[in-house]
Amino acid sequence: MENKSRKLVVPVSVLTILLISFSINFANAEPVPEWVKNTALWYGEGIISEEEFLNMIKFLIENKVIVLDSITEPAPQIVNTQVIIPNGNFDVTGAGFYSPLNLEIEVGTTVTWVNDDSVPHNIQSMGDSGKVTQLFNSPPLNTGDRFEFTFEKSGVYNYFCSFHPWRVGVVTVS
Ligand SMILES: [Cu+2]
Repeated sequence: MENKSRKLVVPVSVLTILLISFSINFANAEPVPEWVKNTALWYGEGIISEEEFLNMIKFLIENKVIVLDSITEPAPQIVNTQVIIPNGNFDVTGAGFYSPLNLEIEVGTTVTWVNDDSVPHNIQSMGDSGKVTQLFNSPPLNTGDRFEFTFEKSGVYNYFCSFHPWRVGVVTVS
């Protein structure tokens, strides 16, 4: 009894895998021939070889009973992005954090910092010791000025403004 139920389970699970992996062309589907059902059953029972079973699937594809969706990998979308230095950013008591404060991007993204504040700022990459590192370093940015840097390696990058060193921001590159 146990043996018999096991024999039935295998072809059912094989067909389940097919249903998940492919889109079946129901709209203008060719009917599944009876011999195909038998082949699935016999394969499950070990009566026919794997090659015969795969040939049956090939037949279903060639005769458009199974229609494969064309699988196109979307090209990685590098969306270049901005960090706003908001109005009031200079004010140590204010909430004028870089926006976003922690920018998450993918490798290859160019980040543009835009000074929307009323006073000059700069952007200085910051090492673990909290000091300036020579990775990305802007000149003083007046109101409306921009500074760009392209992140070519993954990592967590801190930066700050040397005029207002309490303003620390993060770019996380993955
Ligand atoms: Cu500043």
